[in-house]
Amino acid sequence: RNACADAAGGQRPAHGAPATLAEITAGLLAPSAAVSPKFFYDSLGSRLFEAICELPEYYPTRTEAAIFARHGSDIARAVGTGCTLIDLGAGNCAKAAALFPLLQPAQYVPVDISRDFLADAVRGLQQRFPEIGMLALGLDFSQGCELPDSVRHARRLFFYPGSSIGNFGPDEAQRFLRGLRDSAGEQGGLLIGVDLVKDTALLDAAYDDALGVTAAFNLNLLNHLNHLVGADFDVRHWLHRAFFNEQASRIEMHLEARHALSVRWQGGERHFGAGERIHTEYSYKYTRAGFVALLERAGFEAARIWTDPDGWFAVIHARA
Ligand code: AVJ
Repeated sequence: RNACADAAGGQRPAHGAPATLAEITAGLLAPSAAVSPKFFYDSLGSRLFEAICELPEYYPTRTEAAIFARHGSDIARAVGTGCTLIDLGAGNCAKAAALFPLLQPAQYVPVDISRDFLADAVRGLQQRFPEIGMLALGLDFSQGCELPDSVRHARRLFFYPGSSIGNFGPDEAQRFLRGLRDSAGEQGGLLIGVDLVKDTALLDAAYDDALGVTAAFNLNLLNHLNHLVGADFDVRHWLHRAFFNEQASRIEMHLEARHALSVRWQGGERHFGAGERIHTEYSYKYTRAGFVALLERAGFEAARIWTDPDGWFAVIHARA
């Protein structure tokens, strides 16, 4: 669990904390090696993700933006003004900033694991919107997080766009959403973007684009691990793999060893056979009914849903 007083602007160690080393080591030594997708987001990773969002194949960002553009006033009416807007995985804060004129939040609390990237974004934003109190939190909220007292308790609206919820498995997602519901309290709620199940070819292309930007994003994780735990990964020895697993209703991303090799890091070493993989990300895709059922299991009240004409993506508001 996080000490959420770990606000943006503090000192970041050159290498990861002991907990980070332990987490990465455990993942790399597991029989099926895995690294959490949160480690994509060093500063280059955050920029590569911004580039992904502009790719023709990557429909979620622009589809979600179109839903907000078309139904913004309706969404604002459902949500109400003057909330405490808590932006989970805020990144460059652009999505929330686009909603400021409609939602007129009393306080804006962007949270992101990429602390320095976030701090830069908030500095610019505070100048554009001096009337909104802003508190940037540079932390990993994936294991839940207790917000500091300086986050207003009144009318908390958790904003979780972009289908980032897809990184959690269904059980984890339910636990995570339950935590948000408990923290939101009376009058609080959730505004969330959810990617929907669709044609497999469209999904595959969105995670394996022609330019290779998603491949670079996936491979950059290895550079980040080199920095975090002193590993000696060579990205040229690894391949990007991404595909939709229909059975499990999720995109899977892996890094696959091109040939047999060994990797060393602080206190660890592992051999990978040719073709052996490190799992790096799941991105679960939901049906509307499936996600509403998940929200209800997490204790949220009946939701309102807005979608695009093709039904590719959903924006959902649920009351705590
Ligand atoms: C940030 C988790 C929503 O799953 O679509 C994009 C991350 N990975 N391309 C997603 C991602 C590869 C993205 N999320």
